[in-house]
Amino acid sequence: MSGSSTIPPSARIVDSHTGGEPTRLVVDGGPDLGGGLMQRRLDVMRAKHDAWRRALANEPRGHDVIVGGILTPPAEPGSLCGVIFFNNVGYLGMCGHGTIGLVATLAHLGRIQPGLHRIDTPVGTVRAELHADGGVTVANVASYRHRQGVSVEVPGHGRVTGDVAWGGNWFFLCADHGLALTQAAIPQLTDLATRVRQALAEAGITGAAGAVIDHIELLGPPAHSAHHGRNFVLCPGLAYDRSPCGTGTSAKLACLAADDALKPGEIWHQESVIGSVFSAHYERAPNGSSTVLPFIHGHAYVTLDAQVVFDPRDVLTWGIG
Ligand code: PYC
Repeated sequence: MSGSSTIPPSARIVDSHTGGEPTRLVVDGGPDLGGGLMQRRLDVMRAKHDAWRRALANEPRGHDVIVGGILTPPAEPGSLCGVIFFNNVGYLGMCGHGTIGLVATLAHLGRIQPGLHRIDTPVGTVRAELHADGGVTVANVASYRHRQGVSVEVPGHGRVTGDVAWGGNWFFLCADHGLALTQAAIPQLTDLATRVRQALAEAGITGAAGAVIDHIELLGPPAHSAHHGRNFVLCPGLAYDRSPCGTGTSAKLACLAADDALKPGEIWHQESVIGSVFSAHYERAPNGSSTVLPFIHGHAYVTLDAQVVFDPRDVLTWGIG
């Protein structure tokens, strides 16, 4: 074991999925990340308790698709809780599908009732409304397009052009990739998106302040005529998002707003590559800036409520990697 000083007796996790994308939330017995700002708690998690991430998101207990979350006490007055989201390779600023999963999980546990709840993340406080039918609307962090029409040469494929946008994570959103967004094409989509990400890094194309663009969003037409767009989102650990990606949909809304292609309050139905759907809209930020306040609506369903066992005889109890 490394990165965690003692083997805890146990921890309780609840798994859910949002549009097919799993969330694994530690609801009791997780690491103590201390107080202060969520960014500071993330630093503590990374420096001292990264073993928890590996134990829950990596094999043999987890797998590459899982997004995990550690619940913390609130960091801001009036908030319900804080959360640190992570995956098989590191940490996420925010996670839209994960926040919907978190709210459904707390409802499953009887810890919250329908209504509005504030949740602190390392990139800001989000609001999540639990509706009476179990649906959840997340009012995400302010989102914006950072760069428009950025071209990059992808070895073995050719030039692609897209926008760099922030939706709680950094995205490169690209429509001229030439592939169909179908489940049958997932291996090719994964391969291309991985190469786009590498090409961006090699070309020094980043988000604001040199931030790594770690999510690639390939865009295409919807399969269903009632919807507005479809995406394939490559996550940092090279798994693809089964959901339409809450932060990726926020980044898309920011680009639509910047292009004046969607008005504030107009609904955008975003399909994922497996066909699951978020409905989304945005409001303009009150300060007159070009940032938008995205709202993402979806449903999550609990799939597992379990006790984690850390067996001190097991050399892989803290995961592979
Ligand atoms: O829903 O924001 C999201 C998300 C990020 C990575 C996987 N899902």
